[in-house]
Amino acid sequence: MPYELYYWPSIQGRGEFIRLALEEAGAKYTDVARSSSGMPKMMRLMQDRGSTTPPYAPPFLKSGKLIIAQTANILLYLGPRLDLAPKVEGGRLWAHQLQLTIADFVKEAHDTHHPVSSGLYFEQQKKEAKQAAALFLKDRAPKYFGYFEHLLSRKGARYLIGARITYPDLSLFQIVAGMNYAFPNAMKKLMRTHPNVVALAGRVADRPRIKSYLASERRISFNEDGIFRHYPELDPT
Ligand SMILES: N[C@@H](CCC(=O)N[C@@H](CS)C(=O)NCC(=O)O)C(=O)O
Repeated sequence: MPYELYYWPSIQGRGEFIRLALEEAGAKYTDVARSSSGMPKMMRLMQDRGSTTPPYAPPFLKSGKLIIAQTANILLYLGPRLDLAPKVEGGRLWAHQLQLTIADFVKEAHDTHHPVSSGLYFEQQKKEAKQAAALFLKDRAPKYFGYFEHLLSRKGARYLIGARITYPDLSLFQIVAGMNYAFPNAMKKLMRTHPNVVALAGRVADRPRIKSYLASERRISFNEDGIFRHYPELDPT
């Protein structure tokens, strides 16, 4: 049975971390909300008061009878099934730990354009967004990238967890791609000091299935509705 991914149909957002894992593995899946009757189906599942495990928000995955939400939790489930996670428990927890750190980064990146509230428009919090973005780019993003750079500079670290690709590598690629889109000026400087992160992102982008996915229509373009948004005023030269 193909996996059913439920996510907003017009953005990469958090759904993209799941799409990348499914694509890298060549798994059979449907991106349900992107089909004609998909959105009502997604909303029905979220509002189903009879469900024992109702998701609070997309992305969520339907696998047989299971409905699993929370990006890192979905990847914890998919990782071993897609052969994108270590075999031993310690390794699986390490992959999950990395993914949760990436989730923290994603939240902070999102909050650069919505520092006051997700319930307000960017235009209503532009002043605060400028301050939040400047601090994120000065302190927080370098701290996260420095952490990943350290992991990738260890002996034998072709990928985050040694010689083989695992799902956090795909997610690290995605945050590099997102940051390049949102903050091209800041990233020019940031990437100069994080060569191993740049190399990892390139290695992921060159993987045959990822390469063909990125060139396909299945890959939604970055836009100003997603997590990584390009607002020039937040990325001064
Ligand atoms: N921690 C959750 C966050 C899920 C989330 O915030 N989803 C967004 C789209 S990326 C959403 O639809 N949120 C609706 C809301 O928070 O009301 C995850 O990592 O999956």
